[in-house]
Formats: sequence, structure tokens, C-alpha cells
Amino acid sequence: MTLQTHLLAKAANQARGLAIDAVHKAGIGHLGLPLGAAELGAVLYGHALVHNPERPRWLNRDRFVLSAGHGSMFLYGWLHLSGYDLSMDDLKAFRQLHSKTPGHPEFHETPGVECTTGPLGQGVGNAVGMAVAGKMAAARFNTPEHEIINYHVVCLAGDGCLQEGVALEAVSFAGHQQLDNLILIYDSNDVTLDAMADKTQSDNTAARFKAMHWDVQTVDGHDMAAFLKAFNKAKKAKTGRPQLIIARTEIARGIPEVAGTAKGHGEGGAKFADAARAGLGLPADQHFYVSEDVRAYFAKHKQRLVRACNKWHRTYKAWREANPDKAVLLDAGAKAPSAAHLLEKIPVFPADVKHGGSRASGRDVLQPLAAELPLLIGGSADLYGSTLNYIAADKDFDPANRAGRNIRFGIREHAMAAICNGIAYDGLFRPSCATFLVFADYSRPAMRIAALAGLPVIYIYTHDSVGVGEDGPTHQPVETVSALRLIPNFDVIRPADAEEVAGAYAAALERTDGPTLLALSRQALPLLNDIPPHIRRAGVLKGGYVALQETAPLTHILIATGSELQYALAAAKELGAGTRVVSMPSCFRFDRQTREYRDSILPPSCRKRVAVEAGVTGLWSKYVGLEGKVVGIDRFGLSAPGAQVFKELGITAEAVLAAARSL
Ligand SMILES: Cc1ncc(C[n+]2csc(CCOP(=O)(O)OP(=O)(O)O)c2C)c(N)n1
Repeated sequence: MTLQTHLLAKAANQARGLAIDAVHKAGIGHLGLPLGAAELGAVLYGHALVHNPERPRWLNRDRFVLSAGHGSMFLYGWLHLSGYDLSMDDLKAFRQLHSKTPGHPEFHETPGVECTTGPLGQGVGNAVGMAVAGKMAAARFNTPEHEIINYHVVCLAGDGCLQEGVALEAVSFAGHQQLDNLILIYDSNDVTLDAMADKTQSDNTAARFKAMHWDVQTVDGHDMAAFLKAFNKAKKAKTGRPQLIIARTEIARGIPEVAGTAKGHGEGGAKFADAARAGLGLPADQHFYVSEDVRAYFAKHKQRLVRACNKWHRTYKAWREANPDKAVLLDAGAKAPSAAHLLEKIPVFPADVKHGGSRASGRDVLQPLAAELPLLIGGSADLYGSTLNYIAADKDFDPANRAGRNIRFGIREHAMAAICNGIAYDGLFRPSCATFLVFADYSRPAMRIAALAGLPVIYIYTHDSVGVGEDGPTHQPVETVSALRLIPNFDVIRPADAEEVAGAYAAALERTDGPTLLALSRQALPLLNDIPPHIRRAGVLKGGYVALQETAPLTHILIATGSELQYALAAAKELGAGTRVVSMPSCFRFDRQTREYRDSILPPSCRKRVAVEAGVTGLWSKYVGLEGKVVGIDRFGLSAPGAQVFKELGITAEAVLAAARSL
């Protein structure tokens, strides 16, 4: 099909008008990108992208990621014109309460929005993750007879995205992994927010990407034919390299007063709306205007897209019939296993097992689960030797083996988490990743988005306390566990022994509406054999449970997590028969239980409560109350053998006992 440049140029100007009107109406928003990239949108949505507005989650659609999420009206405008379920009224409600058009694009809120973007650079990481998922899916599901997966991931990013470290990490990973199903369009307009981009950047982007094994083309982003040519070339490239198209654009084109300047980035141009609309050939009396011919063009284009999708479905049907096993596997990706089912697959640990910490229990728990869940994949940021989460029955994911289930992310914790988000958005594979817990700070912006977007990513972060020992305070988390617990919808589980690790994995894998972090220890932990395995496992699912039941009228409650549960249990022996010990591996899971359950574990009448955790104390007052005490560490750690550090910092059974007796 030839490019309908005349009509699409008109559509581009009308998309500009939609952005101007929406931002003008809301009184806030970013005009620069939707106006500057309008021709790119026209070519993508009006011609080049393979997608189906009727089926926004069609398996083989091209994924379009707007990494520069501040330009959300770009996406909303083009999704509306393309015929997604996004009405003109939705556009008019831009940035308003409960609208489908929030300030920055949010996954789940708007059909056609592939991911939540706004923190710059995240989308680049997400796009790389989607490209990884595409390669993995193609390797598993395509057959010589039926190619059902061959989509591209198309990402639009600005100067801001490419300045961010996460994008650099992701781009470097993508080049190394030869992800040639990825097309990154750089909206290169020489403008950021505060100022012209030359105040903050002077790198040669093309050279930078070439050095990271990308193919690079540079085009005038307002020349639709030139852009389409570059895009088609990128789609067809068989070079084994990801594709960068540097589209030179003028920010805020269409509002001459601000175009090409930093003032054009935000809503500054909205005050020139009337003149701008006239200049764009839009009727003065009709805001949110789309002409009949543009509507008709997109309606026809939609039919073409639907036909192509239907054609694919015929191939897909034949594929299903010819490959029933693969079809079962594909369907499995969409389903969540129940924790009970998963727990059946994990053998109970022998009572005398000698373990190198809960990270080693994690290794042993992971293997049967990986066998049960073939679409569970994992990765580590160059720390497999320490995080122990390698799926032993499988191999590395790399250009020669796209079916591999172990991703070597390199020392790129931020991109690792953003890439896992990308894989999770895609929905087919279940991503997990690993590093030292203290480096959760390096992953955190992506973890926050996982929680916000409800992505079931699993973080297997080990070396969870000052018990790390000799590596010293740089490597010893003290505030990390509690800090992560502050993220809404982000489950943290810090299991106390091997059976609790089994419960933790099952809990994480059962979850479909948000991420879970497993905080695992480096140092050895005793098996809590006095508590039956099924109680420990099921207890984790509830978040908190009675690990030691009092045998006399309740006097004290000792609450502990992870490696400190042993100290609470030891202290209880001394304290007396009225002492109850509560294991609380996951505060959020516990908080989600019924009031009845929570009160049965922590009876409100018992005020003599002590919590112990090898970390900052603040959060625990919620569970011990003003009258209770917390044994913890409100300072940084120490470089010494772990056991000595615990003693020196007062994380001992004696300290728990003393705190309880002082109440
Ligand atoms: C991580 C992060 N830091 C800062 C911001 C605030 N911010 C939004 S847009 C922007 C400027 C981005 O410049 P560019 O990518 O060139 O966008 P353009 O001006 O072309 O629209 C900034 C600093 C953000 N959204 N995310």
C-alpha cells in the first residue's frame, strides 16, 4: 500500500489539534512531543504498525511503547483516531479523575497502552523486555510451517529517556543480545524541559548506539515518506542488530511562538491555541476536531488491520491444531497456578538438611517449580554464583539459544528490573530476577512501576541483612527491607527457614496482580523443625502466623521475620509459657487477611509485644504499638564476620528477652 501522505499530513495536524485542545482544556500537560512527533504518529498508526484496535492484546501485535510518557496526548490522540475504545469524551477528560486518559499513560487504564510510562527511560527498558519476550516466544512457539510470533517492539523515546542511565543499560543489553525485533525511534528535538538540550548533552547518539551494536538511521521526522522508508528498512533488517531511527523533529511544531524551543515542551503553547489551530487548518469553532475524510481513512485502515489479524488467526488456528502441546503451553502463560498446587511440587526438606542460607533453600525450591512452570524464567545481575537462582535444567538465554530460561543481565540492576517489567507486561512469561538485596535501590524505580502497574515480577534478592558479614556496611541492608515495604502493592517476603522459603515462592508465583520480593539470607539458618512444615508453608501465605503457641495465658507476643525468628523462639523459652512467637515474613500479606485472622494472631488485648528484625525499627511500631519494643538496627552495619556483627549490633536472643522483660 502506498503512503497516503496528503491525508496523513492532515491527520497529523488534527492530532496536533487534539493535543492542543486537550492540554488547553485541562490547563496542564505536555504539548511538545505530540506536536513534534505528529508525523511519526501518522505513519505509525495510520500506516506502518501491525495491530488491531478491536483486539488491543492480540498476541502478535507490534508493541508500541511511548517511553516519553509525558507526551501521553500523542498516544491518546492516535489510539482514538485508530479506533481503539477511547472516545472523544475520553480525550476531553484528559488528566481528570478516573478518566481513561491520565496525565501519563497507565497500563490497564487505556486500551492500546502497553505500559505505564512517565519516569523517563523506563519505557526503553520495558521495550527491551518485550523484545526479549518476543524472541523467547518465537523460539518456543513458531514452527517451520507456522510462524505465529514475529511482532516488532517499537519504542518512542526522547532526549530525556536517552539521558537516563536505565536506557543506557537496556540499550547496551539489547545490542549485546542482538534484539533485532526492537525499533527505537528517537524523537530528537534538541529540547528538554528546562532548556535546550545542548545545555545538558553533547554526545553523538548515533556513534554511541553504533558502538553498542545497533543499526542507526537518521531522518527528518516530519518527512513521512523518509520516515516510513527508514521504518520499513528497520523492520526488514536481518543484521542481528536492534534498530535506532533518529527522527529529527521540531518540538511543538504548529505553535510558531514556541516551536523549536524549551517553551514548547510543556503547556506553554496552549495560550496560543486559537492562532495555532488556525495555522493548522482547523476550524475555529470546532474544538477536538476530526474531519470526515480523516475519520473515513482510519476506519478503512482499521478494516485492513482487522483483516490482517484475521488472516493471522487462521494461521494460529492451524498452528494450534498441528501443535496441541505448544498450544497448551501458550495457554498456560495466561493462567496463575494456585499456591497449594505449587507447594505439592516442592518436596519437604529433610529435618537435618544443612543449608547455606535461605538463598540455598531458594535454589532447591526453584528447581521443581521451574519444572512445573515452563514459562517461568529468571535472571541475575552477574551474581548467579551468589543468588543461586539459576534454573538448572535449562541454559542461558542468548542469541544462539532464544529458548534459554536464564538471562544474564550483566551488572545492570535498573534495566534488569525494567526489562522484567517489559516481559511481565507482555504477559506470556513469568519473569524473576536476582541480585543482592542492598542493590534493590538500583532497581527501585522499576520496582515501583511494577507495583503501580500490577506486574507479577518476582525479585529474588539475597544477602538480606548485616548477616552478609565481611563485605561490610555497603553490602549490608538495614533500611532496604522496610523501605521496600513502603511501596504500595509491593509484597516483601523475608522467610525464616527452608519451608518458609517454599511458602514464599508459592506465594509469589500465585500472585498475579503485583510484584513480590523474596529477601533471602546468605548466612545459614536453622530449620525450625518444631513447627510442622505445612504450618510454616501455609503461614507464609497468610503473611504472619503463630510459630510458637503459648501454653499458659498469653503474656507476651514476640514478632520476628527471617533470620531473627530463631532469636525470638530462643527468647520465648526463657520468658515463660505465656509467650507466643509470631513469624511475620510478609507484612502486606498479613495486612490483607481478615480482621478476625489478624486479631487471632496478634490478640489486641496482649500489649506486651516485642518485634525483632535486623533492620530499621520504624515500621514495627505498627505491630507492637506504643507500649511495645523493637529490637533492630537504626544505623549502618559493620565489616566483620556476620555472627559478630549481629552480636555487636544487639540482634540476639538475649536482647529480645531483655526487651520483653522490660515491658
Ligand atoms: C525520571 C524522570 N525525571 C524527570 C522527569 C521530568 N521530565 C518530564 S519530561 C522532561 C524533559 C524530557 O525531555 P525530552 O525527552 O527531550 O522531551 P521533549 O522536551 O522532547 O518533550 C523531564 C525532565 C521525568 N518524567 N522522569
